[in-house]
Amino acid sequence: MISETRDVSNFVAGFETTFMFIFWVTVFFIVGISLTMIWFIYRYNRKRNPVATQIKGSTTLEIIWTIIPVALVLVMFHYGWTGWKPMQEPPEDAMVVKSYARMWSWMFEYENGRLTDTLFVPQNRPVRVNLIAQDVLHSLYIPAFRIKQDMVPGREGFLWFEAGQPGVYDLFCAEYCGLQHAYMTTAVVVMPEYDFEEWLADTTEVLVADVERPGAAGMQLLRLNGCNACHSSDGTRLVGPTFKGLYGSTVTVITNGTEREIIAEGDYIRRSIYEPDADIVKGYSPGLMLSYRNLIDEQGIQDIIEYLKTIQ
Ligand SMILES: [Cu+2]
Repeated sequence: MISETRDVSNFVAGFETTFMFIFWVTVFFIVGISLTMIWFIYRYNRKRNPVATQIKGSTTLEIIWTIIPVALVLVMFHYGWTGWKPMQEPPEDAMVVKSYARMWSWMFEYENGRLTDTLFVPQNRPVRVNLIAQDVLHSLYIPAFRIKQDMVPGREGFLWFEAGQPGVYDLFCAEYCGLQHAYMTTAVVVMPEYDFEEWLADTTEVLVADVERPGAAGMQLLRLNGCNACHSSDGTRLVGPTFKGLYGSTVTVITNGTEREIIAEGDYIRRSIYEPDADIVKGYSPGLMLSYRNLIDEQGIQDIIEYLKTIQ
């Protein structure tokens, strides 16, 4: 409901003026033109108007139907421009969060290095989200904030907003071409400033989990790198093979076009992470995963192996 979302972000009002103006102009013309057409069909059909009437040009009409559309599109341009321009001008003191989009999940990095798969932001403070596409085109879209921006690999873009109400709002990838952009759903969590500072400073979450559960560090790493978007931990078949029961099992893979069997242990797991196309599990497609060589170090590989051992 529009009334409830009106104060969600600073861009809502500008966006809605533009949208509603264009919407009602369109409604006016579609209704007006359709009615005129129906009237003409009735009035000028063969029975009522057997001989076609020749009409010569009318300068007055030409002027009217030139001036009115020009005025309308200029008003649209005005609303569009004044709504769009502030979106390109993030305040200097905005909090910066880096967003990473990859097939098929999100990761957000805060100024203190904290990483999350959900975007956490303080209320009433401008937030600049830098956009980094790690593999293919993506598009960051937060409907409630009325912002959406394409993300192009190799070109760091940004968007910014200031959220006015605490709450949890949908965050999607709005890119169309590609297998599973639709799976890239997460949320923006808007918190009161004080709660946010407290949340940001709390970096103990991972450490506590480390101590309490075997394989927790590996699980955390898989989550942060978005691996679970393509590899389930419960046996479900997704884009890539499941992690469940993988460790120590015999896997049939295609290596350089030749089928062979391999035991899924350290070397195979490391190679699958660093050179994903080297051994493709039979029945799956190559070219869908990038190397994680720069993102996961040897300790990370060991942590992941420890985790895989826990989900037999
Ligand atoms: Cu995407």
